[in-house]
Amino acid sequence: MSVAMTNCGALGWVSDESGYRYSPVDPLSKTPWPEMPPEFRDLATRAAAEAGFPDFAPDACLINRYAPGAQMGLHQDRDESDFAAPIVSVSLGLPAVFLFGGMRRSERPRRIALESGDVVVFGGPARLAYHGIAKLAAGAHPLAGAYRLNLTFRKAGR
Ligand code: MD6
Ligand code: FE
Repeated sequence: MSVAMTNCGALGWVSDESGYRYSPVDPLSKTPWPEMPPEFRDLATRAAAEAGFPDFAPDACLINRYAPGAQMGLHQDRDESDFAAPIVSVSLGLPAVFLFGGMRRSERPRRIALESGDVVVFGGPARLAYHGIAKLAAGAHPLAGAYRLNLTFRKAGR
């Protein structure tokens, strides 16, 4: 897998030998994640409000970095405690194709182009829809070089 992951905020999404979960510490450094920058939080809460979620209070920001050839298979995001809260996704760098499926993995996903600066608010009836990222094409972005960065803001805890 060529998606590199880190987090900022009170909680971070981690996968290690004990499985997938949200954790207040980085399992590699055993220290808390960096604080969520206020500019990040404001962007996420404003985007959520514009999409009809006025009370979004993210406590986790997962940061994924894709290199060309990397992809993310169809999955649901269901490790958060409250599915009434949306997930706000910010795309930077190389473009990607977002695969937006249905409530069953077998449903054929729609393909949605995501470019640098695009923000997706994923909530309401779509909150548990299967989704993924198609294999990233090679390219060069003026700021991000040969990478795509994706920030997903979540309300993971209570
Ligand atoms: C990505 N995004 O854009 C992967 N999950 O790289 C996700 O898996 C995702 O964009 C939940 C909500 C929005 C997302
Ligand atoms: Fe996801």
